[in-house]
Amino acid sequence: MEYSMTSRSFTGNPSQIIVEQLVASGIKHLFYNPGSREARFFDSLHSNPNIHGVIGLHEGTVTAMAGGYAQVATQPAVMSVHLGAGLAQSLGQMINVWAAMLPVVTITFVGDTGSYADRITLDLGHNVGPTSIGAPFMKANWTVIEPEGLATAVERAIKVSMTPPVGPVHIAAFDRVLGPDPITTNIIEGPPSQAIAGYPSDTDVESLAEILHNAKRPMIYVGDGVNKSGGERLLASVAEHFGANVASMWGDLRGVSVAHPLHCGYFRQPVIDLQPDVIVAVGVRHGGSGTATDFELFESADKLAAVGPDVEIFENIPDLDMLVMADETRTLQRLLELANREYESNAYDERRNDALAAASRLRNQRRVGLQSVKEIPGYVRPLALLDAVDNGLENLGGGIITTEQFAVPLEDVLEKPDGGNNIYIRPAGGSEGYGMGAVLGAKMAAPDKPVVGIVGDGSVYYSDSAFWSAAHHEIPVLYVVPNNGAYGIVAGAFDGANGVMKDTGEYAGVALEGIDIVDLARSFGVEGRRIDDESKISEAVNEGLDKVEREGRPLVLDVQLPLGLPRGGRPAKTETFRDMV
Ligand SMILES: Cc1ncc(C[n+]2csc(CCOP(=O)(O)OP(=O)(O)O)c2C)c(N)n1
Ligand SMILES: [Mg+2]
Repeated sequence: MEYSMTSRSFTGNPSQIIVEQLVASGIKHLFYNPGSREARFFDSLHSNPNIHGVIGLHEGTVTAMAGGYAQVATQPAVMSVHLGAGLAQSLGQMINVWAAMLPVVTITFVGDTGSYADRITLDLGHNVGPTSIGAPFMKANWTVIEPEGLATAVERAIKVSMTPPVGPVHIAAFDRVLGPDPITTNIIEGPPSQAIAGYPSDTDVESLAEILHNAKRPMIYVGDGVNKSGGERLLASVAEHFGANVASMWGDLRGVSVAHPLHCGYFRQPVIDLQPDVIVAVGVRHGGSGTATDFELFESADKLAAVGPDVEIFENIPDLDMLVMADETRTLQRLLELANREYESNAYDERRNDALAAASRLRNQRRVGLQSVKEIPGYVRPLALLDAVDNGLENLGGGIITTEQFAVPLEDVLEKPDGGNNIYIRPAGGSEGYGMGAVLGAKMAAPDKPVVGIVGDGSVYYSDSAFWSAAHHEIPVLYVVPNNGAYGIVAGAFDGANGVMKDTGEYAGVALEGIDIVDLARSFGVEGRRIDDESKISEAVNEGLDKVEREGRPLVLDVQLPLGLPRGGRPAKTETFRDMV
């Protein structure tokens, strides 16, 4: 391992210093939306051939691109948005970045609202500091005043974002540092050495094995710490060895692939159904809904263990029997070694068969509950679409599916031995506006893999200008829109309110009529096709994937799903301007 810090002297203006340090730290892309006051910064970015700007036309898209990149790359994503106003616009998506605790570095510039006029266009009010509004979504943030400190501040931000607990950070630099005059400073060479949390103690590993050994119905609760530390295969092997079921935290579908035969989907339903007596949480930040029921899913378990590198892993599971503060992957390595040495896997054959049967039953229940039994002429049912995308990518050797929608849940994919080769990625925070940009960042991070973004019609409209970023940079992704003409999930909740809308069957504010996605995409420069014949969906997806890869450009499939309103529901009569005034 390299411990020596190498640095070299560099003379340039402060904008060039920031760009030079990003490049020296191994950053290849800057996701951004520009503005006038940092003109010199963008001039430096553009003129440096070793880093590439990826432009988003709204800060939500910029953030989603950075988030999607960080979800796929093992590197941090760096983004820049314009002043307090741009920062404010980015935060709706930063909530997804923060929920996933992604290594995203945000750089903004700020005016001096103290020395002279205290109101400056696009800056935050002077009663709060320049990092204040981002703070709820950041692991750490810093304000930089001295241009001589820019290089070390940038290097530190990158390092801190990657150090457990991995998560987003923010640098706000006063814009007066961005002058034309060169200064001489040290650039720190090379990506920051990465800190990895340590190995667990032998006794911890023994206790974990013992807990899994003695369990009747063990459940492994998997979080994004598994993927972040690189332990996907290892955790699947541990589950297979001990015959344990797997369920995931909301933000994770790949710590163990959701297509793995032991995977039961999102944590809630399987726990209620299977009542595990042992839960081992690995790399999970458990979350709730702010009610007294937040922790009740742990009540069936006699033994509760959690594994991960930091406090976030332990804080939301009350009454833990074991806290293993260690790197997830290192723990899984040791656990698997011990299991192979001392715990015969065929001792768990019966338990494994039960677990496989349970996972398969739950998967089937989810799939059956999702759609009508019969085909519906003129529409494509959700599973036909999901299976077409999943198979299409699998046939290419495996690809990446990012998503933002509810009509076609990724956890309902068919099971595959070993979980298959596809990677499933969701917006961890559920804040709408992520899917359109995230898929672009994902492709930037995995240029050699086919990448599909399944984005609901409602989700498309939050950030449709991402079509332009895709076209402009010729990013070869396949957008697949499960178009149910509705905010389907919200309509379902309106139904559940058991009020006037349910009584009348007229749903207001959730039907999205009169928008043509193919036209919309075309206007931004992305070619599209509408598909309303279920028997053609596989062919259309395969053709789309082929064309995207061969021609190196984005495409969109506008797939007509049955209307996303509750059964028998119709859009309420629109209230027009005239009705309302
Ligand atoms: C920032 C934000 N605003 C509003 C919501 C509420 N919301 C959840 S899903 C959704 C619409 C999803 O529509 P679509 O993408 O078409 O999904 P589907 O029809 O498959 O449910 C909305 C408005 C949200 N999650 N985030
Ligand atoms: Mg929809």
